[in-house]
Amino acid sequence: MNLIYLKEEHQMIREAVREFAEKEVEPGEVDRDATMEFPLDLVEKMRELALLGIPFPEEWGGAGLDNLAYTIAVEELSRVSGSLGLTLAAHTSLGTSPIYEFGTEDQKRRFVPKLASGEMLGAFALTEPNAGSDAQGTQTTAVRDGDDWIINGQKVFCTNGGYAGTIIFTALTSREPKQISAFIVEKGTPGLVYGKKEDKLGCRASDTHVIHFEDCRVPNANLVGGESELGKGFKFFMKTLDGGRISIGAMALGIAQGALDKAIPFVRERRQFGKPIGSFQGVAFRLADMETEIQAARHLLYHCAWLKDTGQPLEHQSAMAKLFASEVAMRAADSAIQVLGACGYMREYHVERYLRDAKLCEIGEGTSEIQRLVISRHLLGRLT
Ligand code: COS
Repeated sequence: MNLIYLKEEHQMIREAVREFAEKEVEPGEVDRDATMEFPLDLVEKMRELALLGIPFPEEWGGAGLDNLAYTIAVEELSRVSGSLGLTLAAHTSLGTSPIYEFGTEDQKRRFVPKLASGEMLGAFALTEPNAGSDAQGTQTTAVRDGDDWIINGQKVFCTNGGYAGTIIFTALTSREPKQISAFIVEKGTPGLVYGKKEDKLGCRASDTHVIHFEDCRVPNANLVGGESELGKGFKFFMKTLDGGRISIGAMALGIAQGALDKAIPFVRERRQFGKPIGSFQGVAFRLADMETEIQAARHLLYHCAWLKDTGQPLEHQSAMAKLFASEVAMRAADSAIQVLGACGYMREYHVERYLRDAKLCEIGEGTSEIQRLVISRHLLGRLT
């Protein structure tokens, strides 16, 4: 597709990631989906391809490209593997971006080059057993003790949590008045305890962990933004999610495109009633609808990436893009299964996995209901 804002570098990254995804990721994906093996070897190859820090400047260890290039990379990876797309999205938008955007110079210097170069993975921990959609319901506490903070609590559904070198997380630094701050905890810190690795419906080759803080001592130097930003953690996390939602939308877009790309050759080749099934309008029109919706989702998402690259507000725009793309992915994966018939129901044809992977996009980084809440509040304000 030739869009006016796509430059040569965007085309190059699409081609490079597509080649990597098709040659190196796809062959093992059905097995990894079954075994839930986290592909450290593929993460290492992504590091070699400079995919783990696409939108960060080269002086900070990144590839020095823009958010549009990063969106395209997540899209292309997810076209083959929702799991790897999610791993990249969580590492980049959630694990690295908030340190780059809100960290002190010292925090940026200590962590961003290692994250953006892929020397280590990053993770982001907001959700707790009682703080999901109501993200301000955080119960994890941080109590000051000299030069440290003592952290107690639990975070759940933490993507990359078991492998990350750093986890940025929120904690209450005051109950009354309520004050939520953000901290960075490093792997190996005493009191950072890994709970169970989750067994999931989809994105099964991505890592999702429960994280416990048991009198975990985090230095004051890891209070995100420094003392002046105490209590800003919720806003940092909300702003981070505004950007992160573009990458979950990109993941959905890639899954939808992957579903269509599996359906096209199948309906050309599969013959019933003496003809390719693609000659029947009941089948062909499904593909027409998929293509139309995919293009619409792509425009919304690339527009959001451009908004981010140009420093414009994107809260309700990224909510719309994520909402729309994730619902498109569900419909596209469902349609791909339907046109493949019984084959579509079989693991080896991939599309049943696309449906399971797509479902994550309607939930992760804010459910579709939360996206509708953000969009409707933008339209109406808060009606009382
Ligand atoms: N950017 C900057 N600031 C934001 C913001 C954003 N996107 N969203 C909210 N804020 C600010 C508000 O402006 C408000 O600031 P003031 O206190 O100065 O007025 C403050 O944060 C609280 O906002 P609000 O009252 O809207 O918070 P709510 O508790 O109503 O929650 C929702 C808002 C529901 C949108 C938020 O909790 C949310 O996004 N929930 C889903 C969380 C999620 O996506 N979880 C998945 C995690 S993926 S690992």
